[in-house]
Amino acid sequence: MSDHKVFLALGSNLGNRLEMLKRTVSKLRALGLSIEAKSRVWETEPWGVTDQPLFLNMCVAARTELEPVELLTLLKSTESEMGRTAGRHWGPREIDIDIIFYDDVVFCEEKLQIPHRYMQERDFVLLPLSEIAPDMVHPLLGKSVRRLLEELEGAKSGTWISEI
Ligand code: PH2
Ligand code: MG
Ligand code: MG
Repeated sequence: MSDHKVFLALGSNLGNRLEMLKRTVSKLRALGLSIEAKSRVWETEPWGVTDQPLFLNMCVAARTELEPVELLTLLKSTESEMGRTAGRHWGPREIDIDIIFYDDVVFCEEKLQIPHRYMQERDFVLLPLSEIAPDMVHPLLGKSVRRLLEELEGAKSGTWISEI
């Protein structure tokens, strides 16, 4: 079976946010993802729905043999095991784990879009991602992560707070 390189974005704004991120990374390892790089942890303003607590966000690079939809299923069940329950769209959550890139695959189905549909608009993704994959090129936009971050209006508003 072949091995795929994926980039995941993690976010938490409920409970002990740092602990949520740490436990999630450990859980993903235990479930068989090989974590190759971790960004720092950034505290970021809520994006999209702004009347909610500040988030902690980070990105990880990992290797997996799972296909995109299998990976999504694993990430969703991990979110549930971490105590996430269904809530408001873009609202507060204990943990969110999103697939940003999967090799240079373009995947477009209703329940999953790769690259992540909004990544180029989100400083909370591009800031940490630029620490571990600045030269990765978005397969549809043809621009590097570094360039997407530079072009994002009002970006770099996060504060680096920790390493885990
Ligand atoms: N996640 C969202 C909506 N808004 N804002 C920040 N800063 N960080 C997030 O992880 C986040 C968000 C929906 O997934
Ligand atoms: Mg998300
Ligand atoms: Mg999600």
